Amino acid sequence: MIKKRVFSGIQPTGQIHLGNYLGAVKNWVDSQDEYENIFCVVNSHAITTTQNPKELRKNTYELAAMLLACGIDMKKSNLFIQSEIDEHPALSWILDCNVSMGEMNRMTQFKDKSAKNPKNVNAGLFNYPVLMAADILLYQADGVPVGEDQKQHLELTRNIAERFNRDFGECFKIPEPMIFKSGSRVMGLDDPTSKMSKSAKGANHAIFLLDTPDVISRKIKKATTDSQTSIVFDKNREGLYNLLGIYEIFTHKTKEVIEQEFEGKGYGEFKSALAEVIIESLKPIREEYEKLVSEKGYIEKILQAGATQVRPIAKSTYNRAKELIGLV
Ligand code: ATP
Ligand code: LTN
Repeated sequence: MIKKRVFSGIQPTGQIHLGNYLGAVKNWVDSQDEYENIFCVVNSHAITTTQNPKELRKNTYELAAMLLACGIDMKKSNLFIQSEIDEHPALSWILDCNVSMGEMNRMTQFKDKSAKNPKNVNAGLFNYPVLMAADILLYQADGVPVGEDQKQHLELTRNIAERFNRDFGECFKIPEPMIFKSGSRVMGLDDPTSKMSKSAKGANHAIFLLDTPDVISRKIKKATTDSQTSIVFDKNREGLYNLLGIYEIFTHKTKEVIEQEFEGKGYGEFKSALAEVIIESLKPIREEYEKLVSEKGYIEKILQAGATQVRPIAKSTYNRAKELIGLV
């Protein structure tokens, strides 16, 4: 039986946090057997916000090590660096010329990111979703596992692909978004009304996968909740709801079982149990990361092999797009 192909990407914009892990990376790892997998460190996307070149190089490499530590298995998946394959920006240009300003103006992530960083609103940030569409369409992906914040970008990708196929001839597979129910929107610990994000500033905003047990306990203790006492899944109590959601994923317990477990208990007990389960779940990842990160040669080899393997797919799609549009 032919497996469906999934493609997904993650930006090397800093350390990865629980939102990236639960919304994306953990799902990539857990479904590796089911699909043909292509995963990409999207460093060209990262330069849409200000980056220090040395840091960017380091973050790119360290993120690759982290993905392997999380369980991306090279026997089952492919991992490569976006900038290694020239067809990404090349296809992106063709797609740029086939998307309207009206469609692009509707992208909410651009609005959010430009409002957060008004000093560097560059054309790349505006075109970011088109480069993302090129990433996905180059590989003829059937599915794209991402967090909920990427839903709008995937709709745009589908629209671009459908229109191109209709106007110029069959070229791209139409990808399905794969947004998992749990973990698809982990909120900031300091502000449960905004999504946990690598680039947010607050010291207690996110739990990073490399945080030490002490730091994790401290951040959970300080997490914003409310003045009520019962530990129940109530969407209106955003802070608690977010923490319970994290507990639910890591423990694999049902909501009912969790509510029973904490009946008559308060925030103190719940937060200790939550910190404990996060610490235990992240421990093997941290240990594996420490081993891998010093093996630079090994990781570089994996990434190079990854790019070599997927390059022919990208070239084939790009050449077809180029021909259909009249550039050859
Ligand atoms: P940045 O803050 O630099 O924009 P980010 O934290 O939003 O970064 P990305 O690298 O853009 O992370 O995203 C990688 C993956 O993680 C994507 O699939 C995205 O949907 C997912 N993701 C990011 N934040 C969250 C979150 N808070 N909850 C669930 N999934 C998330
Ligand atoms: N835009 C995504 C990262 C990303 C991506 C992709 C995800 C770039 N290219 C292709 C899936 C498929 C983000 O900001 N999280």
